[in-house]
Amino acid sequence: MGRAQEKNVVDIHVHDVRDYSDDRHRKVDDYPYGGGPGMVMRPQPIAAALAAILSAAGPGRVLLLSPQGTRFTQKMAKEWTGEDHLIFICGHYKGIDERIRERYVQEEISVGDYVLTGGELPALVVIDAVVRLIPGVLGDLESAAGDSFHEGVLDHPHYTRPEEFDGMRVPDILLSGHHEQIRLWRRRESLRRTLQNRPDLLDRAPLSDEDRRLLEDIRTEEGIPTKEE
Ligand code: 4FV
Repeated sequence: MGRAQEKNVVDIHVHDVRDYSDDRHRKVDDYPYGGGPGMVMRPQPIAAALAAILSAAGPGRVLLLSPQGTRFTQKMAKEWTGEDHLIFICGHYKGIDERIRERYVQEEISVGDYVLTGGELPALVVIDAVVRLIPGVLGDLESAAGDSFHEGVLDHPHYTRPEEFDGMRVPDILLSGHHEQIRLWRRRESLRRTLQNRPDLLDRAPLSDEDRRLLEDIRTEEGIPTKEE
């Protein structure tokens, strides 16, 4: 992310909502109407910050990070590499006043089914996932190709030197130099891991006939029944 900014591939600006509060104590939160525990972020400071950003940097896609949002995916990350201007609203406390969501938010995104103290870390997660896919950000040694979810399945196991570590050897196939057999081994291990950890992905992954044959073998090996069975 540092290199991407140095190379002006991306500019990242942080805005403190307190700087836009019209309250003499720079308050950004207040008690919830209807009572109950916790505080809510006031609409005024967020609206003022958005207005300042939009007038300074022009229009952009306004995203709200919250557990109520649509789950963020690699597909979204890829799509947003084409965006010129992303604006992330990072909530705190119980959340932000609903009228900000209604008036300004184009997309509400969740990074996972758990509750954090603020939307900042989720915003950083999304920024990292998007920026690393911008051409030129990852060096050629690090490629996004082959990423998990790149083709809708999980990534295969990776090994590097030494050949033997703590009594554990690198699979011989990877030392064979036989590229076709290595490709096949990696595809099988991707499918095996996906079947074990994320079978839901297989329902929507673009699987080839070869993939289906591999999955049959794996199910037999692992004793994992097919849906039909
Ligand atoms: C969150 C998530 C998240 C909820 C209360 C901030 C916190 C606090 N954001 N994915 N999971 N946000 O937990 O995006 O306002």
